[in-house]
Amino acid sequence: MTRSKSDKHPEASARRGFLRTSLLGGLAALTAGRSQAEPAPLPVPPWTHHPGAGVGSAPYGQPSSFEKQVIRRFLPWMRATRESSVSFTPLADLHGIITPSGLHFERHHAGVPAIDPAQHLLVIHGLVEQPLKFTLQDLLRYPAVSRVHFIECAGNGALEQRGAQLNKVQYTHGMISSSEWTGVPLRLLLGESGLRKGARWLLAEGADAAAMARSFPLDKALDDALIAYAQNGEMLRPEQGYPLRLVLPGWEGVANVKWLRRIEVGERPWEMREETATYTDLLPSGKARQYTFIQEAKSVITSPSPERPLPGKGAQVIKGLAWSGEGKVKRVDVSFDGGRNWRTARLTGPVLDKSLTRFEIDWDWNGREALLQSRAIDETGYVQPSYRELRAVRGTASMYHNNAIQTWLVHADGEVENVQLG
Ligand SMILES: Nc1nc2c(c(=O)[nH]1)N[C@H]1C(S)=C(S)[C@@H](COP(=O)(O)O)O[C@H]1N2
Ligand SMILES: [Mo]
Repeated sequence: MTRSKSDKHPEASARRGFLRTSLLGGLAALTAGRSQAEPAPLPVPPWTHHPGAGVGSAPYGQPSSFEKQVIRRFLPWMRATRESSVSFTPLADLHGIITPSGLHFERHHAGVPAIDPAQHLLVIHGLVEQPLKFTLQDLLRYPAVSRVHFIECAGNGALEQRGAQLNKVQYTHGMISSSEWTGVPLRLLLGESGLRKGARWLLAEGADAAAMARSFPLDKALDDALIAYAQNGEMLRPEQGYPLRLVLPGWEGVANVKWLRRIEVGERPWEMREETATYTDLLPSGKARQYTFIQEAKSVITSPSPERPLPGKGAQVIKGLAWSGEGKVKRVDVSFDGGRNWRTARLTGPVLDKSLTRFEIDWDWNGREALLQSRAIDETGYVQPSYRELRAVRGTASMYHNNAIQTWLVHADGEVENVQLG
């Protein structure tokens, strides 16, 4: 079993402090999550004595000031500059299947451009009958569709391929978020431009300083690709690609080009930097897999997790997230003994195509060490692999597309640790 090297990690001591306080607080409430009520009348708390803040005191609302710890976090040692880095979604703090826009993970290759939508254009050209250009205002005149989809970086969990490394679910799995995206189906715009003979692949390019560009096949463009301008009911956040982003549902994050300004139609892929030098999977044979677009079925238990220790023995509700880039999640199994026995979890909330899906399962914890795992099965019948199964196919040099089963070691004191079973 390999363990996360938490002691080398700057977060580790903060984590221990957090554990101590939450254990003390949790033990009083005991295991059932409730405690005996005081007899009436209730004391009158300070906030009941005077009126609160008036309308207009928060023209754009913020979460409660008691939720200040629920933030995106990044690892300063992870990349050379912040402009070319990643921030992680606090999965253990979230509920339901929508990630609040301000907590959507970020991955930028050259920072977040401040784009004036009045000056931004999207151009469709190449092997088309009629090249077209669109402003944001033009696109707003088209019929809109809204769909809930996750975006997951292909590098989510990349470090864990070398054994358990990071001791927070925010860092092991937090390069995934899910939003309701609104925009125009790319199919509609290609219908207007028309396609010339030989059209097979498209190139999407961003207006950021990286001019990040990725190739994708025409089939996906005609299937469910979306030119999105809105996210969770408002215009896209700058970090998510304001004013326009390509959404390729279920496909690796990098293919979802932000700050989209150009779509070229061609015969074959362009072999850009982010599809050759990076985002390819080096196999044991020495060959690299390329254009491995789909984020295959995956799941993780978010509570308990290293940042959500168990409050005490007895009745628990284990909670987590599952997803598949191939379609809907069909089933999630949970093991309490490192994968020897499995029980089927409840899927709670909506089960949508290529979207985060919630699961829960009840557990009566006897207070002894346990190895918690979850595994997702999608509607194609695909089963999330163990690390052993994944490495048998991919070897140990491949970084991307780590969808292996996560193991949490629950200690007798309720503390939870990231481990991998050999
Ligand atoms: N133009 C552009 N698009 C981009 C990127 C970028 O740096 N520039 N990063 C990509 C990567 S690697 C990922 S994982 C996703 C991240 O999307 P998010 O920042 O909205 O979470 O955007 C992709 N699209
Ligand atoms: Mo990514």
